[in-house]
Amino acid sequence: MAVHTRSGAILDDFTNIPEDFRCGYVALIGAPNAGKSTLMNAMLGMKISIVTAKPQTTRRRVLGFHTAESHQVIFIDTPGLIQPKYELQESMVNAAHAAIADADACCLLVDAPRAIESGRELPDGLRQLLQEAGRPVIAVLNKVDLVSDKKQLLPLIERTATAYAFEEVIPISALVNDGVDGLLASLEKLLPQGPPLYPPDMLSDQPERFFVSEMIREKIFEQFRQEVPYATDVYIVEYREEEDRDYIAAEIIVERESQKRIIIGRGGAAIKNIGTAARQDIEDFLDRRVFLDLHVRIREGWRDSAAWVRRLGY
Ligand SMILES: Nc1nc2c(ncn2[C@@H]2O[C@H](COP(=O)(O)OP(=O)(O)OP(=O)(O)O)[C@@H](O)[C@H]2O)c(=O)[nH]1
Ligand SMILES: [Mg+2]
Repeated sequence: MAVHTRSGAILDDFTNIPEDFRCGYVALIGAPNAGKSTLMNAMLGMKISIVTAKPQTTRRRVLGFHTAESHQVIFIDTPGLIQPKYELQESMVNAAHAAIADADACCLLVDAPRAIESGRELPDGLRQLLQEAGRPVIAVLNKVDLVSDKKQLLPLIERTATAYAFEEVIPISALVNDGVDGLLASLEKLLPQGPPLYPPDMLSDQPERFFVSEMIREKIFEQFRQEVPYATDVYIVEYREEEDRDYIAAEIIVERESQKRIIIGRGGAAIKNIGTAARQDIEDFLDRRVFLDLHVRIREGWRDSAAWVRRLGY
């Protein structure tokens, strides 16, 4: 089952779409950790894409639909743009490139405080990528809530505006929802006229089991340091709707015995924490009770194996 808004339809009458209705795809792209997933969630008003303080959280494209009286924006959240070093990262970068090719417009997210500090606003090779794709792009300077000296913003806006032929340069804070509505209005103008492609109350095309596996992965990113999150994936083995709850069995896949020990923890304490935290989020998301059955399995070198990366759905 796909995910829908709890409040129901925004356009009650799906047959009576205004003639000037706009609908299209917007790719959210940028360096890891720039706030792409946070921004998508802010625009949708619901957490669809997982967010952590660690870079490379998002691993595949996640669609999120924002439907209003006058438009439907189909957001494509993407993995951060990186230089790939292993098979999984290869497929992450491909997902970002494919999103740009599929989109009617792009939002390039820039971590504003980091760009002020480093003096660099565009990730390597991005200008060429955008030029080749030829889509209109809005540069979004995110995390302005962290810029204490607002006088530093104007030079960054000016530098960004000359770095590429952006439609606009818009400072926002996705986290505190500042400037997000203005950005939506600017994006709407870049979309083609046409009827909505998805039902107005639908939030994403992914099935519930996708969000469940992502929420478990988010907890692993939050609870472990350094290499363990990156060597881990989550696979839903069984999903059964029972009368009073959903039974969900998931495998946490790691690369080595030592990682398995870390995930399980002393006396099973660590995996119990993952399960408790993930179950709470999953129950909130599904609005149902859930029994979550977690197991750890070693798949040696899965990140480097094209076969395994594909088998895990990347
Ligand atoms: N202060 C502040 N933090 C933000 C803002 N937007 C995002 N963050 C934080 O930045 C971190 C990364 O956010 P994500 O949304 O996961 O970033 P992302 O671009 O999707 O990252 P990847 O999926 O790893 O490419 C999280 O800790 C967010 O809470 C913002 O506007 N202000
Ligand atoms: Mg992300």
